[in-house]
Amino acid sequence: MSCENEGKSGMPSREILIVPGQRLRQVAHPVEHVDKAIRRLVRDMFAAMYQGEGIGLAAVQIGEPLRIVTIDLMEGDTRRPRVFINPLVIWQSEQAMDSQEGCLSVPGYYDHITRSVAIGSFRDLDGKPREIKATGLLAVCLQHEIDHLDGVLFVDRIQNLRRRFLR
Ligand code: QAP
Ligand code: CO
Repeated sequence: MSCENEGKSGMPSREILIVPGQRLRQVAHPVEHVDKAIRRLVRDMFAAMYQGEGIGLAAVQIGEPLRIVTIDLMEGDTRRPRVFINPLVIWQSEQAMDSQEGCLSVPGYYDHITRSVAIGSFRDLDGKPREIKATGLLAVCLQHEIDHLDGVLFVDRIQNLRRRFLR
């Protein structure tokens, strides 16, 4: 019998956790050193993300409570993989934008969420500190993924807004 989750390498890829699940609610730990194990985990994250046809993934979604995010916005046909280690939002615009979001851990559900333009700090795969001013889809995706690192799902943000509206 063959494995349903087999990737091109023949190695079974990691499964993406689906809601509900307490493991998606864990607060992830910072990465101390970017070593071989971290690089292997990042490779597994891209494999799971591309297999699910996602544009963003947090390590917690494949059951690793570490502060790592992978993003590839898939604009055009060329892949543009981005890795964010220990990402932090260090500035957010007052002005917000509304866009439709989904999540690999909440399959088949999409809703409108309000997010800001953001400046993030992070480490790259060489462990070097970097900063990025994220706008548009990248800003939305980065903030969505950083939420995962704190156990927050985009559906929580919908509820918060509705609750505020009803009050
Ligand atoms: C977060 O989400 C995001 O329901 C990444 O059946 C989403 O990659 C940021 C996906 C939208 C900004 C805008 C969802 C795949 C992928 C599903 C994803 C599904 C299959 C979600
Ligand atoms: Co998500």
